[in-house]
Amino acid sequence: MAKQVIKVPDLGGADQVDVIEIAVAVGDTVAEEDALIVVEGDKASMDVPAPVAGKILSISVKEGDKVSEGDVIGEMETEAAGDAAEEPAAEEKAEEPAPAAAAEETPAAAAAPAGEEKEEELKVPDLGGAESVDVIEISVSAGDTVEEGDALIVVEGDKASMDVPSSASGTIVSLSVKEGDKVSTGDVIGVIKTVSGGAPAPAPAAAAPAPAAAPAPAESASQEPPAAPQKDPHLERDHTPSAEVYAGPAVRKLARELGVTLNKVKPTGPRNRVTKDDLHAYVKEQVKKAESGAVGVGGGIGIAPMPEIDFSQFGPVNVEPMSKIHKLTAANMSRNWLNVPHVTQFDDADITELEDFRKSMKAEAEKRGVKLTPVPFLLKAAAAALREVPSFNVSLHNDGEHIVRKDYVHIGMAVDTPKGLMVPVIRDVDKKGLYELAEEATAMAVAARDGKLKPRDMQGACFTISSLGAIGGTGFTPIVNAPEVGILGVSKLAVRPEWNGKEFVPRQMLPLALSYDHRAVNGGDAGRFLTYLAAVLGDVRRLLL
Ligand code: CAO
Repeated sequence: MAKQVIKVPDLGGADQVDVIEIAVAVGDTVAEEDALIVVEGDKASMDVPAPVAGKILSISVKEGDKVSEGDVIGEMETEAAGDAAEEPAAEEKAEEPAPAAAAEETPAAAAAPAGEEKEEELKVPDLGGAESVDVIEISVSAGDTVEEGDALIVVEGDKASMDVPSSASGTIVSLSVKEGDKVSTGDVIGVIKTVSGGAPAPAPAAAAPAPAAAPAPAESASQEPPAAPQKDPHLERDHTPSAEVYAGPAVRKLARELGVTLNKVKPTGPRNRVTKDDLHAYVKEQVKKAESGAVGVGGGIGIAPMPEIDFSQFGPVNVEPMSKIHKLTAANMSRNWLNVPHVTQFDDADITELEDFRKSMKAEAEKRGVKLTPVPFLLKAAAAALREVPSFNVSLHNDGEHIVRKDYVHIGMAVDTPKGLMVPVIRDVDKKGLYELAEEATAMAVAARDGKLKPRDMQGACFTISSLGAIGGTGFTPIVNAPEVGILGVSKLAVRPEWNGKEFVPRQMLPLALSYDHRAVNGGDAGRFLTYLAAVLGDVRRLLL
């Protein structure tokens, strides 16, 4: 049994990094390379792995501490007896001569005479056992001046991506790798020209991830104890904005491919890491939600799917298929209700005179074979209002950047049919007379109820009128029939006492409800539209103006 002091290994040039996680507890038995703590610097987070297998005797850092290379993390008890695991005292180590191999590995720029230029090879450091990792980024170009520790390239293996830092300060002479290449420990990345001089000599390999268990070169070894054996620090670069999410590069890559924002995924991996399975589970869940229509919008809680209920448990039921029209209407209603920010505005039109006129014309209309109900008047008044307030005669372009202004006035008329709701469209309402509109409205309603409408008969409306007056009700809020931006709901005419300035008089009041798409129409225009419409219905002579 031996005691070993555990120290922060080479941090690839980073200093004073935050301890963001303590991954073990005193008494824990760990295998070699198990993460002991997780540290996070400006550019990356990394696990600090156990240099050997053993038992944690003490931990001398806590979350929130700042640590640098060489700082003591704690102590371990290891199986191995003697020198291999026993950490020699710094002083003892400092007196050891640097092994020749290390000196060869890292040409001693400091040993060169002052001002002497020297070219040295930049090599891939110890990758902690990983081989043939991908070069995913080249961070420098030939001619660039770099400081020791600056990233030269970024490599990505199965488990981690890491910056490969420059082992010296100087000028890049050449690069011998490119993006997409595969590299292994010891492969040459390029050549750097260093200059030794009066300034402190660039510390050759101290900032680079040194070969496993390689002691530091003589100069630095004389100042500091060697770091604990350095395995791959599993540096994780931030490739996504989700900087606080812990995930390996392979997972981050998959997340990028799937278009998943990592911080939305529930992590189940060790120390709250997002795993590939977590990503798959997240995507599956989203697809399921989308298929059930329960997709959250704008960070809200979303729409929970309807529960499946067996109604027969409450009493006798009969399950029937929905008609095609019913299914289509249901889909359109949900689409419009969910996509269109609705506002509904109310008013009453005093149609006492209109009714007097209509009734006076009824006999004549019948002679012509036409039924003169309030609907043709509503159509004509709505057409006039669309001309008066043209911001209602628009559609929003799909690109979200344009508005389509229409110079025609086609109006849809909701018709209640045994098979479901249908909305035939009466064209050029503004150009037609009341009889013509009455005739067309009746013909369209009959065709709708007989199932004789053609697709074109139901296309191209600028606005819709839904009249429930013959059925009843004092008011309702109709749903905009997008891409139209407005719909008028008409309820049952009622005789009500109205104040004329001197006395209450019985007036025939028609309740109107105007729903509109607030993305396209503002409240002021909606107010003007409905007021104008009510005024026209209140005095149809205005239609002549
Ligand atoms: N208040 C009081 N009476 C009204 C009225 C109103 N607002 N509107 C119409 N009436 C009267 C008519 O004057 C007619 O009476 P008379 O026969 O005495 O003249 C009677 O109601 C029946 O009219 P109608 O239904 O034959 O014709 P219409 O022109 O009023 O309506 C149509 C045509 C197609 C709009 C209507 O038949 C219809 O289907 N309405 C339902 C629309 C609908 O379902 N909307 C909901 C859509 S969202 O789910």
